[in-house]
Amino acid sequence: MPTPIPPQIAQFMDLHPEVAAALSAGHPVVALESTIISHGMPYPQNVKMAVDVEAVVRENGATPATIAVLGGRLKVGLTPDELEQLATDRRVQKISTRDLPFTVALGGHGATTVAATMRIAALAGIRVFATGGTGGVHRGAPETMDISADLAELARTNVCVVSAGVKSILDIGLTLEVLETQGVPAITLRATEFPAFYSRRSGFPSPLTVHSEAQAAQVLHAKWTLGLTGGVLLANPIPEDAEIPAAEIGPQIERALADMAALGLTGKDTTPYLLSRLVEITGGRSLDANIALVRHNAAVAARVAAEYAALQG
Ligand code: PSU
Ligand code: MN
Repeated sequence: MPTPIPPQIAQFMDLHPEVAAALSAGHPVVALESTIISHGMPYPQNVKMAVDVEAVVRENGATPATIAVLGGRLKVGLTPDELEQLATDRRVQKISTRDLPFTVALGGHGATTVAATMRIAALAGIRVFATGGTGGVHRGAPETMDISADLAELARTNVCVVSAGVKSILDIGLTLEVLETQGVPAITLRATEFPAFYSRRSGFPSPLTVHSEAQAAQVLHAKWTLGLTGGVLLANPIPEDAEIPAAEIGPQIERALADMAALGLTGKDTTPYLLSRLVEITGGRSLDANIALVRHNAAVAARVAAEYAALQG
């Protein structure tokens, strides 16, 4: 049976009643992040995506739990008004793990990155999480040391993150190296090449491959039953009909990176800038691809969560 949330954690958390009911019954739940809403896509496509993705999770047999911090409360499962607030309220900050205690203590509003969402999901007892793309090692990281906290969180928190791989705004090879060092299984679903977010192919072989959601769930079950703590990155290539081939998006990414360098942006502002600049450069095509891959990841995550729940008996 699932363990109840300890009172010292619960005092900071608002668990949506539907999510609470699913968790206590051992039914599958899928966590969803909120930085993708506030800092990943323009309005109004962002709120439409957030609502649609929750529906996709339900259609595939799980309960969605979109996660954020509002008024200092850890929110696990949001109302439609709260989704709208995340999509529109300029006071909402992009927050990662390091920011969580500050935002909670000062009563702020935070849209959670993959890292912060993983941590809150784990505190609530949710094991499977769907997003678009995860953070990784940024290009130029050997000088800047800009490595997403998503990787540190994957190293320590027991949550499976379903993503479309790693965007080639990042250094995919170095990202896979860090995941290996940290003991994080990077597994691609039904493909032998690690995907590059907008493109199905990255040129990097996937360290591991599974052929079904059931197999992915078996890996989670084995890992955590053995006490091998930490996350799993389950990479799910973008559907073929939505992909932007690497030959096309590659030069556009180079252009966005050059524009960013000219502006001198660093740190947490880089990923949001690159995503929005790419929407401009591609005339909206990168946004369509992004929405398609998030929906696909949500469906896969729901099926993995259902298979995993069945294994827990
Ligand atoms: N990749 C996307 N869309 C996003 C992000 C990544 O395609 O919105 C967000 C996620 O919330 C991820 C964060 O956790 O960017 C990583 O930011 P940083 O590189 O600053 O760690
Ligand atoms: Mn960073």
